[in-house]
Formats: sequence, C-alpha cells, structure tokens
Amino acid sequence: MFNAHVLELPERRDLREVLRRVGVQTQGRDVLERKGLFRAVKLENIGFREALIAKQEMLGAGGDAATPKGTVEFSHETSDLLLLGTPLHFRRFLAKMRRQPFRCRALAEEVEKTLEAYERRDFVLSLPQGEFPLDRVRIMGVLNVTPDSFSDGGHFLEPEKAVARAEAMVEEGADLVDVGGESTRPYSERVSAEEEWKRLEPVLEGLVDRLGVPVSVDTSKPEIAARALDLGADMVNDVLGLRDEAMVRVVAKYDVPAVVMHMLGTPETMQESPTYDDVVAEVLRWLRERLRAAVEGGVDEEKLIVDPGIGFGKAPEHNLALLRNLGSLRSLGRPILVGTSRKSFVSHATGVQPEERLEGSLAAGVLAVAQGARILRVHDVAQTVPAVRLAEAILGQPKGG
Ligand code: HH2
Repeated sequence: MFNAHVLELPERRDLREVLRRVGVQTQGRDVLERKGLFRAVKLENIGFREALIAKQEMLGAGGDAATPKGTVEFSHETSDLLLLGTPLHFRRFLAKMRRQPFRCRALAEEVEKTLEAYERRDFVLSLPQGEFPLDRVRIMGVLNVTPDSFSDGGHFLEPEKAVARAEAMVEEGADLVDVGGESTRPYSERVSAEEEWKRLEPVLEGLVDRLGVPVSVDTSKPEIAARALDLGADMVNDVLGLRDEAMVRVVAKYDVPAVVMHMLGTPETMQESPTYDDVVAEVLRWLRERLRAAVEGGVDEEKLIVDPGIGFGKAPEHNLALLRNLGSLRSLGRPILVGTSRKSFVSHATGVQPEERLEGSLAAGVLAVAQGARILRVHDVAQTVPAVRLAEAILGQPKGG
C-alpha cells in the first residue's frame, strides 16, 4: 500500500523541510510554500461595505471569508470578519483590496502587517551592555524582595539572601533575573515608593555588573524604574503594561527593553469576577494599544516585549484560553514573555496544593514555548532549564516569537 499519512505543517519551515525531502526543486519550493500553509486572520469592527468587498475578493482569490449573517442584510454597521486562505490567497487578496474604495486599503495594510509580524522570529533585545538575542528561549529567574509575594514572600527580604538566590539562579541556568520589591498578587496592597526602594536598592547594588546576566526590575512605579536604571539595571518589567505615561517617558529616556504585561484593572481589583467576551482578542487589542502608545511616546518598538499576564485579572478559563492561543500574540510582531510559574490556575486545573505546582508550571511553560514564547519567567530555574531545552530540541529551530 501507499502508507498515506497526514502531515502536521503549521509553520513555513516545517513545510520547507517536507518539500526538500520530497525532492522539490528550489523554484517549485517557493510556489508550493505559498500554497501549502494555511492562515486564519480575524478582524473586528469592519464596516459592512469593506466586509462585503473583502468576502468577494477573498473568494475570488481562492480563499474564503466568514462574516455574520447581518452583514449581507446590511443590519450591522460593523462586524467581525474571518479571512481564511494560504499565503498565495492572501497575496492575491491584498493586491485586489488595495485598489478598492472605502477603508479597504487600510484593511489590506493591517492584514499584511499582521501576517508578516506573525512570521517574525529574529528578535534581539538591545541592552545597555550589549545585544541579547532571543534565538533560544531565555529563562528569567524571579527574585521577590517582598514579605508577601504569593509563593516566596519573606524568603529573600535580607539583601544577602536575595543576592545569593540570584547567584544560585544564574548557576542553575537563568539568562536574566527579575527583581521585584512589591507583590502584585491578588488583593495585595500597594507599597510606597520609599518602601519599595528600601527593599530593592541594596539588592540591585549587589547584583548589577556582578551577576553576569541582565537584571530586570519588576516595578510599576516610574520613579523606581528610573532609580533602578540609574543604578545599572538593564530593563523594566511593568505589570501595568506601561499605562502610566511617566513610565513610558522613563523607558524612552533610558532606551531600555520593557515588558508590557496585560492586566485587567489593578492588583487590588483584578480578581473581582474578571469578564471578557473573547479574552484572546481583548488582550491582543489592549497590548496593541499599549505598544502603539509607547512608540508614540518615544519608545523604540524593538525594545518592547509582550506578556498576556497569566493570573492578572483572569479567571482560570481565561488563563487556559490565553495559553491555548498564545501563538496568536505573535501577530503583534514582538517577542512573548510568559509567567505561569506556581500560579493558581495550575491548582485549579489539576487539584494540586499550592506548594505542588512545579510540574503543572513546567507543562504550561513548555506548551508556551511550543507556541513561540521566547522568555519564561520562573521561580524554579533548575527544573525549568532542562524542560525547556528538551522542548527546543524537539521543536527544532525556534517557532517565531
Ligand atoms: N507575574 C508576577 C509578577 N510579575 N511580570 C510579568 N511580566 N509576567 C508575570 O506573569 C508576572 C510578573 C507574579 O508572580 P510573583 O512575582 O511570584 O508574585 P508577586 O507578584 O506576589 O510578588
């Protein structure tokens, strides 16, 4: 018999490899690469005229498009639109849409930019001390200099213990260390800038320029970020996602990388029955808007990292949906950072006690890597490193970011 079998070819490089093995010539390979991949692009707030034209053009291009019933009845002013096709279909579609009236050209440009962003995989962060390529998954070790962090609060309040823990994480394989002086766990209380700096200063002094890996400061206060950067920290991790304009100014002024994390509300309120219609689309929209505002505020886009904010203003099902669809965030064209480590959704899904969340955290982290995450923020560095290295070995080259 013929040994028929279905191949899984989600990425361009997977298809390229199969074509090579089949023995297709280089020229034919380019053509087949445009035909052998499938992409689904969802758009929101499309006017009915643009939706109808897009549907017609995508069908004409050989793909297809889904619109709600109301679009053809002209009963919706705006609607969602789902475009389905191969890169070849999209290429033909985009060429046609550019020549169409209304907002068709803008639609075509956004679709083209998004498809390109999704394929991107060559991320390099430029740090004060040099380049930090994300050509492999980087492990960010968590160091909480707080009395009340949810999993390690109070363990590293003494600066010597904190510095020793950071050094141990580097020994274990951490590629960077994230130091925080304020807990952001649900319902946690904000601490004053004085208190936060009192915790951070001696630890940062003991780490910067000594640790051998970049140091990130986990803070939402612009004045703390500025002080930490003055002391020599390399980047900012802002769980408020640069929503404070003053934080945007600090990141722009120091020209350092920054993590833009999604959170619904603030730590005090975020777990009061968070609701979304479509959590993936809403997180994506929010991050896109924050990226736009940061760039408008003078931040170099190449310095920004996105994070869906697992556990921040999300019910368990929202965390699972975000992790299941993490690859969608690649549409933003920025590297993805994820923090699943020891979070409560692990217990919710598996029934384990809070101190037994390691295995679940690793599973979630590895699945995030399979979908393109480039930085994992973890407490258990020693255990995460081999899990991630194995995932990378199975996956081959990195799968976009
Ligand atoms: N999670 C926590 C804190 N900071 N930053 C980013 N970018 N992504 C995350 O998922 C993230 C984060 C919460 O974890 P932890 O630091 O251990 O707890 P606490 O906030 O209680 O200190």
